[in-house]
Amino acid sequence: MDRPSGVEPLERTKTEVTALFGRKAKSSVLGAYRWMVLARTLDARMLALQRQGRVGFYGAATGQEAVNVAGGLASAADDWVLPGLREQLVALVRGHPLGRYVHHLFADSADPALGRNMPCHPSAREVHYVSMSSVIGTQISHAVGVAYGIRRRKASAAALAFFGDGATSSNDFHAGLNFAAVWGLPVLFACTNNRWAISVPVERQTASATLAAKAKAYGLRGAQVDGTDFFACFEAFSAALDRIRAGGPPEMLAFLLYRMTAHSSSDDPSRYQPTDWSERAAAHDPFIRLEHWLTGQGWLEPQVRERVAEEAEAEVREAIRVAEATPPPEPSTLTADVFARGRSEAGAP
Ligand SMILES: Cc1ncc(C[n+]2csc(CCOP(=O)(O)OP(=O)(O)O)c2C)c(N)n1
Ligand SMILES: [Mg+2]
Repeated sequence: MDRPSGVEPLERTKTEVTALFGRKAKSSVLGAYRWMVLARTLDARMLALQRQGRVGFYGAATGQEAVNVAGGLASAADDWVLPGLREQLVALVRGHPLGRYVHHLFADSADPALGRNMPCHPSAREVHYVSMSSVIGTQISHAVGVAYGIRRRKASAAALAFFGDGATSSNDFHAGLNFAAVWGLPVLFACTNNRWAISVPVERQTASATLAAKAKAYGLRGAQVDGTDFFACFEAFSAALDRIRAGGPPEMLAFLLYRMTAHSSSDDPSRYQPTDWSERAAAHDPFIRLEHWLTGQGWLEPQVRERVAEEAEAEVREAIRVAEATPPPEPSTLTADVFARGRSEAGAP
């Protein structure tokens, strides 16, 4: 992996990081680093496999790892995640096995969706991760519905909705924030603002100074967070989720970040982004920022760094080998799980 030197340093002392993560701060932050290495390895391999025609579609989240790892670590098992386009890593961090996710990418018979969803649209019921919808913004309304269910059951949990900057122009965003605010529902709205909705820059989506300011219009707390600073992301997620689970009102976090890869395997951003965009993105690479910080603190020796990279490479390679050796779904499973048993079939009166 390239390691550019002109990267913004993470301005946290070891004492501050220890206060944030507790006694096991070093292993927690190293754990987060490992997730980032795995994510980056997976993105690079899957984009290459898509180009070779071995997977049909892939939407990378390179550059968004700080938000995804922090969101996964700060969320609790009872919370529900309603992802936008790029939070697959959140499912993995919450415990969805990598192998299962890779089966999904290959749409084989071990894919939980039995090959009937578009690749890169995983569902992971066992970790409360709802299948993502490519229809922009719809998951925001679903998250508010889930939060309503949580409230009715008097559970101490939160719904966590992710969406991009483009989704703030959808009806669901406005209806969702308004409904959640009026009903005081336990939902955290997490916007990943990479400043582009495919080729449309964020300035053409809104005249607001920030996306976080939109929350205020609905009477909610809204904060802008550096989405390339892992510590800032973790701190913001943890504090907001704690307040919400304790009965506080909904909130919105707007994570400002750069995505370092195209919108999807079907996009070519060089046709619309300024020529220095990737240079600006590299200076805010969340993975390199964390790696530099860990190295500077003496928490990441070169041998450990190499071993982490090798292990991620081997793990991803093995998951791909297994998936490619798995047969496609049986035609007879085409309608499995599609229809519920009717009342009369179930023997109900
Ligand atoms: C309702 C709807 N309108 C348009 C599209 C086409 N579309 C797919 S992704 C996308 C842009 C999404 O941008 P953003 O929300 O910022 O997410 P990002 O890709 O930057 O992560 C659009 C317009 C869609 N999927 N759904
Ligand atoms: Mg965007």
